[in-house]
Amino acid sequence: NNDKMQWFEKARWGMFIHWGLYSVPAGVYNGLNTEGETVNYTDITDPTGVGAEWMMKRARIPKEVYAEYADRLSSENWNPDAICLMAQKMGMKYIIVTSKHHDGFMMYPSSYDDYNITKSKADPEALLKLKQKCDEYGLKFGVYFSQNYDWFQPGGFGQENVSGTDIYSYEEHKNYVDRKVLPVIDELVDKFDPAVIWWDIPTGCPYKDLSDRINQKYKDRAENIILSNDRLSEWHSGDFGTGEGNICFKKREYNENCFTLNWTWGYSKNKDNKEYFFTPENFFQRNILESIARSQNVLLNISPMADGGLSNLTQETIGCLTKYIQN
Ligand code: FUL
Repeated sequence: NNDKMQWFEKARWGMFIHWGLYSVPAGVYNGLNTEGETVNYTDITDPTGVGAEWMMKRARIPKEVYAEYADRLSSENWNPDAICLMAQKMGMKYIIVTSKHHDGFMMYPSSYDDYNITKSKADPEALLKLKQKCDEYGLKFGVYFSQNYDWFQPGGFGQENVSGTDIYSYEEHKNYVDRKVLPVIDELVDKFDPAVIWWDIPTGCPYKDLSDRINQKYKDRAENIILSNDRLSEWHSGDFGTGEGNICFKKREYNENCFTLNWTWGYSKNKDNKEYFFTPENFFQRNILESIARSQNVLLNISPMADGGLSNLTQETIGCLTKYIQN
């Protein structure tokens, strides 16, 4: 179905939003910068690209402790109208928002996992309200969904013990896929009618038959939805490829590159600092021009804080970038 790709091929650019439970610790755990055990974040050109959204894993935060962050997640400053206006002023055509990242926390009231936004102080319909605003503004709306990695639920992929061995059996993973991943795909489609499902971590599931099931479910429901990026699995390539532009993966054949403004996808207190941010000129020349020259879309990430608002520095940077683009 090539019709569904038409808008995407002409879109040129969109906004990526990483907002979740990880926005609460924001790269700080126990008062220390423990975003990465092995990564030294004083090197701002760190090519691993691991951001504050990996906090739970990198700092090995116990599930019970991590779950308590929900008390501090709110939507006090979550403003879908302001976000859409910002995107529109920059000439963006779509917005992709995290419905569930690797930490497993669902950012909408899911019927298949009660580890979800209703446990927090945030408006349970925060994402739906963004979707509704996108419709008003004529922006396409898509959901990011980490179908493989789930560091919270039993059977979720990506949970290893200290020696790096998967702690779950095939059966447990299969259960996870059947009870959470497959029904959640239906739920995402029914609830958000997304234009794109943006999968993540193609290598997260080592079992081809389980990936086949996810792909099949996707196909059954997919008619008008862009079959995501190339991140469903190593066996299923999807409708388009996405590179992570800040780091190294910028293949010519990709149709989209995603970029951070400051070397993290989730909000990081450590990196909410000029030293980490691209200047608008630098961002434009380094990232946007190259992608445009290759006819690749640019997906620019913003990282709302625990209350859903954007930091001053983020707003300032986006403001300058907007002026830069408009001129
Ligand atoms: C990666 C993820 O592991 C990062 O946390 C982020 O979401 C990025 C866009 O994709 O693969």
